[in-house]
Amino acid sequence: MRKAALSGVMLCVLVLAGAAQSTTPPRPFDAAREKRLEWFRDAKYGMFIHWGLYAIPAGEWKGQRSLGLGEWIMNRLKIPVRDYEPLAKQFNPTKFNPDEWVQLAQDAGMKYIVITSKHHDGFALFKSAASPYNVVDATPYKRDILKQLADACAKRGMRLGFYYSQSQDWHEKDGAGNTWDFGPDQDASGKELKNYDAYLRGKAEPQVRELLTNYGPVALIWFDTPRMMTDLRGQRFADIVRQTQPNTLIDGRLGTEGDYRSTGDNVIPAEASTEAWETPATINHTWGFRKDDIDWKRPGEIAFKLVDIVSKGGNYLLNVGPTAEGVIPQASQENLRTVGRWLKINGEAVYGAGMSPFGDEFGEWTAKGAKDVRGQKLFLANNEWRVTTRPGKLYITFFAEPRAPFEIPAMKNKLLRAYRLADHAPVDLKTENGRTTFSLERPILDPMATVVVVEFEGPKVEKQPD
Ligand code: JFZ
Repeated sequence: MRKAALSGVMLCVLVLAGAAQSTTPPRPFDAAREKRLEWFRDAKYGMFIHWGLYAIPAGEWKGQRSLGLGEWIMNRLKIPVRDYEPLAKQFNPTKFNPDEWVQLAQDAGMKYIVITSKHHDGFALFKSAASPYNVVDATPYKRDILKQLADACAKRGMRLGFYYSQSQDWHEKDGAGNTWDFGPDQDASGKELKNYDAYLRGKAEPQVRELLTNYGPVALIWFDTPRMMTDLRGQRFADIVRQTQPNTLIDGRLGTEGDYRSTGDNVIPAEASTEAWETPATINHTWGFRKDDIDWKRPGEIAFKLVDIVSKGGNYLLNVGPTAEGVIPQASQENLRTVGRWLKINGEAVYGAGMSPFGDEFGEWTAKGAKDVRGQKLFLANNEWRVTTRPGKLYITFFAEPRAPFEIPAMKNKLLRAYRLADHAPVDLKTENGRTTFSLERPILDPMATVVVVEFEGPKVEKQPD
């Protein structure tokens, strides 16, 4: 008891900035949107790929190390366009093999891929008539990266989406974000100081149209950092998507209403939500490749975050940052494949699974209303087990040896039987005074995570009134 309690306490001190209670009222039901979201709500787990010129300096510029995100090096070190643009002349990813990338995603158990078609630095990984600053026209490589990846995905039935930085473009004088070459975007009153619409109409909108016209079916467009994105400007992008590919999803960072909510980076909400949502996450501490960042998330962490997110109704979009040669770091591959092997056996508890009908297992808000550094209420998380569902079934995933006996949360439904998902070994249920418990054989079957399935009468859990 003490050890578990201790570990519980230790786990509970996590400060979850931005994970506060979601106060946003659920949006009105939209049948067309729900239709578009069906595959997304089933998929749960995707591969994010941040790749571009920033993989060449990989966190260091002319011997000077830049802190923070690798893909932000041009901004962090205020590198002028005249010095950064020539990186394109060095971009020649001879080891890029799209089939291997898609194979890795499949081995990892990921059901969709989202790649950076153009990030904040303005460089496009696809042939574009709207700007010569692209992989075909500006590099010795001269081949369209997105075309090759789209073909590999189509061949293997992998859904492909494109990240597109619609607002920030540090290469363009009228784009947002390059204050070191082109001055501030706005003055103190918010008045815009650049011809932002000229950039939007001259580059961003045409390029989004190209992405939705030249690469086959596009699963989603992942817009980002919506600076100066008025509803009108956001709607222009939404119209391009809806007119060219009506089934294409729009994420939550367009600046106007998307099809689902995007949390902050690496932010996992403390509680469940029926609205579709997605957590974009790094596998170390950067999106773009940095040669000095080898603090990789371990398979157990990844498995927990995935099941935690699914038990709260969300999707997990986990990133890899390939090197300039086009190689996904070995450690990323190994950790993703380890989780993929677990999903091969336990995927029933994840893909298409419903969120927890309970919630107490997530943890609790600090009673005394303690606040975190941002003045947000503190949530004391409990990471020992999570619940996901399918009609007539609870999937209880244990990330630590469960306290024996483990008590199943109260529910009206009659409990029929229980077994371990991995090998269907029966698990005995004991019911006394209306409480049902079970004990798991020790040591636990899979220390990374072990799933127990509890079958109950009826499709949905009927909760006991509190
Ligand atoms: C943005 C990018 O700046 C970054 O390079 C990466 O592409 C990431 C996926 O998205 O970074 C953000 C955007 C929004 C938040 C945090 C980081 N946010 O809302 O907390």
